[in-house]
Amino acid sequence: MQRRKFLKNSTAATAGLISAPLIAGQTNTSTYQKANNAVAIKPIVICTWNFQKASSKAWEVLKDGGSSLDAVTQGVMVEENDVNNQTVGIGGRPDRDGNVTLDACIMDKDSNCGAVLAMQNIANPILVARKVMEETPHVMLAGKGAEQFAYEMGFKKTNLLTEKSKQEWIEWQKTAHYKPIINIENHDTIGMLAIDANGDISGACTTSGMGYKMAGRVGDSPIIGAGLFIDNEVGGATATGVGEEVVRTVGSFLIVELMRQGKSPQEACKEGVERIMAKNKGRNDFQIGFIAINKAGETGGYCIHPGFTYRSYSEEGHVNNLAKSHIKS
Ligand code: SD4
Repeated sequence: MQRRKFLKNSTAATAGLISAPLIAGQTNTSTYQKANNAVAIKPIVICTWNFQKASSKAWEVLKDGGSSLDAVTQGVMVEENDVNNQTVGIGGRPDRDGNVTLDACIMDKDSNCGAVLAMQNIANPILVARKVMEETPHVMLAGKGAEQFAYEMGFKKTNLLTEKSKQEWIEWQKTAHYKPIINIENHDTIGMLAIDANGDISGACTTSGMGYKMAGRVGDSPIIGAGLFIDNEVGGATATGVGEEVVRTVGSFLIVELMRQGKSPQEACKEGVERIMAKNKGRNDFQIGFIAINKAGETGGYCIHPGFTYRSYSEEGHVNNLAKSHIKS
């Protein structure tokens, strides 16, 4: 029944087909666009880490014929609203001054995008990012300006610092040592990519950033091209981990461009990680995880240290995938 619904809702799907121009060896958009390698549309959502509830929510939207933009919006909001997730939305770890500052971005099939950076007191930064995309001539709003815009859009002021995160921050102040812990402190940022029944791709990424960061610090997550990038002709990619390292290589954009050149999502994510490793000349005391999807619905993930997983949900089922890693164990 769901399959039929997907096909019914799809323009390209009258024949159940979509152009999926991903052929190894093609190196530019024009050859790429000429390719017409038809494959069945396969709605699918993937997200960083083992976020079962978030990916299930996104899948519900997709299977009911909703857009990939609505799927990723509603999917990542599940984590923003989860007070137990200490790296996203309410409950997030504060900066070193005790303020929770949130970063988020969203990108749609037409390359429209919106982002909020270092925004305080608003529980759903992804919704504000979407409003930036849909209601303003801008792409990014930061700090007080983002917060003010949110109030103008009807969002309520919310205390984002939970008692648990506050107590941990007080404890942290005893040493005030800033050192991200691989797969522990970094383990909750959600980046999500989805393809809907029309074959259209969207993505979202949302985080409270690195715990105990300097006030005003912004990582990769709300930066289009770094923490997230979508090109509806090719695919999408998103990242988790130490954002400074992802920004240095514009990681998600790089991965999408590698897929444009013919690499599979898996190969592209691996090269994205290897590019960061090469820049660091042997330093590897941090974690990065990339995930990617292409127009044909193929997915991939790769990371530096073992332990990064990504969730996928399609008609074929709901799976938590263990990503291959640069360092083997
Ligand atoms: C950042 N990339 O702010 C984010 C952190 C992260 O899970 O991914 N945490 O750098």
